[in-house]
Amino acid sequence: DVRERTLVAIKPDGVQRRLVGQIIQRFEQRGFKLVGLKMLQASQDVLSEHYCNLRTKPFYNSLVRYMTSGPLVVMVWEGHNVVQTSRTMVGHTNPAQAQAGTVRGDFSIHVSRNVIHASDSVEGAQKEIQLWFQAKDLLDWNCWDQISTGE
Ligand code: DAT
Ligand code: MG
Repeated sequence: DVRERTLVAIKPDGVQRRLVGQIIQRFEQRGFKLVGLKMLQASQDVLSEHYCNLRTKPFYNSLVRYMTSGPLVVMVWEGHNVVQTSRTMVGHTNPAQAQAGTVRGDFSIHVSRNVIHASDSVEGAQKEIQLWFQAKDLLDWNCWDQISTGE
């Protein structure tokens, strides 16, 4: 499905470390289409929903503290198999196990500062996109190479 979408978020450490441009470049270069983008300071409410399956984990409170410590850049990317391919591009949750060439493998060393989030399933992506974006803020645009100029 070429309309498949996923949610990618650059975490506060990624913003602080000026990695926003390089991360966006990787997704553009791979061939995915950016359909939503915003910078925001996340609320505890949205994060507790976003990480609802981790509420019982010992690291949950420090995870929320980290994720609310500064601005995030939250994006929706679209394209064939984007959910799975994004996970591959992001790399293993623990940067120590993330391959070189992945975002985490290239830019991070510790699981609690792993730079980036990407949805882990198509259903999860749909939930996360609804949580972080209003439908009107997702743009369904066409590439210029598919449009005739009429000239
Ligand atoms: P992912 O972000 O790869 O989808 P996840 O959904 O299991 O991984 O966990 C969400 C985030 O929680 C993860 O990016 C970093 C943090 N986290 C996960 N496991 C952790 C651990 N053992 N110690 C500290 N933070 C952890
Ligand atoms: Mg996850």
